[in-house]
Amino acid sequence: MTPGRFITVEGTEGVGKSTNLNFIQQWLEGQGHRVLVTREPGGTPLAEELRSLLLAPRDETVDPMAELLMVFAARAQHLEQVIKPALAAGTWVLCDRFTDSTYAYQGGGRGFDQSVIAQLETLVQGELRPDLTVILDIDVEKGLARASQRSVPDRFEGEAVAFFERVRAVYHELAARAPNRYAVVDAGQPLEQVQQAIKQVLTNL
Ligand code: Z5A
Repeated sequence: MTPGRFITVEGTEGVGKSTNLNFIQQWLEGQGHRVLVTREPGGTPLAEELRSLLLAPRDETVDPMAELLMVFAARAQHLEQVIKPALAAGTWVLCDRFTDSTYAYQGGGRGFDQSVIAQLETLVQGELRPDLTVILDIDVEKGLARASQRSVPDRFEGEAVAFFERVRAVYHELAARAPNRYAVVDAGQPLEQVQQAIKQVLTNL
């Protein structure tokens, strides 16, 4: 059995991940692939509980190390229960955020050294990395304006613009370091053009 491919979608707030995940799923299914759509943090009942704990605004200050370990705890569960079995069964896995979010938010945003995150990445994932990561890129303020039209802000959405500028800078850095694995798509364009660009990336894959 040929293993499935692992595709992740990343970006800062309001960049249009949910909107474009649907598009990617439909496109892949149209090519005859079986596709599992999932998300991080989350993807299993336990990991979804950890997600709720991570995102809920609270009076208590969340220690950055506690946040980092919770993200990886959720990821360990998600990988073993969902992602690895699906890939082994030949299903393509399309994941809304993955470890690049940890590099961006806990690394860039919270200030963790990338080497600390890399150690946890190896511990939890072994050698498993996405085959393709689509980074939807948008001017931070424009993305925040889009996001603010939707729901009540979660714990991350309450951060300052400078936090998201650091998050965005890490995404650019990751993409520059491994251009074969990452595709940066300008998400500030009209949706039709964003999806045209994504389609080109998928065709190349
Ligand atoms: N997090 C972390 O810290 N560390 C980790 O390791 C992981 C995650 C895995 C939850 O993520 C939080 O978890 C996240 C980082 C942290 N920070 N926050 N917040 P999330 O993915 O659930 O949350 P989010 O980033 O806010 O995503 P979202 O709510 O799903 O938004 P989105 O998917 O990017 O956007 P959207 O809902 O598709 O689109 C937003 C609006 O823009 C909507 O009205 C669309 O119709 C509109 N839109 C989309 N595209 C366009 C274009 N091209 N033009 C015009 N309007 C558009």
